[in-house]
Amino acid sequence: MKLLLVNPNTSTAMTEGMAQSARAVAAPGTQVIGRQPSFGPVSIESHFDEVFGAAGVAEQLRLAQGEAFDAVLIACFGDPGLDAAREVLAGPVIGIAEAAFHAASFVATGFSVVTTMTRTCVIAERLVQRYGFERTCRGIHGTDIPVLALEHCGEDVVAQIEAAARQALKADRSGAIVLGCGGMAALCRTLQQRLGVPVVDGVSAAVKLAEALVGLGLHTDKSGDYAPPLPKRWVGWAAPLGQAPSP
Ligand code: 5HY
Repeated sequence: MKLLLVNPNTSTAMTEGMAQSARAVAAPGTQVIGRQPSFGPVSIESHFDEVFGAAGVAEQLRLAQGEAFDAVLIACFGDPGLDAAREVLAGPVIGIAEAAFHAASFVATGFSVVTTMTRTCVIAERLVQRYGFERTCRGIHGTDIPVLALEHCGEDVVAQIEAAARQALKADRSGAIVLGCGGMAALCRTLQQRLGVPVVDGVSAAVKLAEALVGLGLHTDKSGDYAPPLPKRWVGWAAPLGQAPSP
């Protein structure tokens, strides 16, 4: 099967890093292709950044429409553009936060999220409510590590995330950690070994969930709100995104 991993920020290094993490867990027959928007912020650390991240996801899914991807991963912890993406493509579209919450809920009665900038915690809080994990997500904790500091990060950053995770596990009485940034994917196994509890990276969880859904023959429902966008006139720089690319 063919998976498209869309990084909503425009850091090509982060796209490739996440794609490598995805390939490391993908089944032998799964091809992972990583892409990012042609416009927008190099990292998503605010509501304003996220609006453009979502638009970038919409751009990449429009461009991918003729390429027969079996499923799409949105590789940013705010799951930006998730609903729009589900309108545009037929295959399952999975956000890494949604995937991580589900995976963590299977292995612990309560989990804690450790993320980057504290100001983005509210985005994760809203996703917990949207996805219905109020009872199992016991806390969301920022480290104020900038997203791009996770690219080629050293032991100092890993140790900082580990310390924040230890504090979260104790304060929340949690039994698992969810890594609250796609850029943390490569740190998952190290942190799990150090912490001694399940550590969930949303990129890896989304890959395996996508494989499961495609294996079950499940596609996104098109009978209601996930039907394709209504055709209409678009103007300005986004005009080419108003309709599917010509075959
Ligand atoms: C992410 N931002 O996964 C989020 C992390 C966050 O550019 N990639 C980003 O803190 O929301």
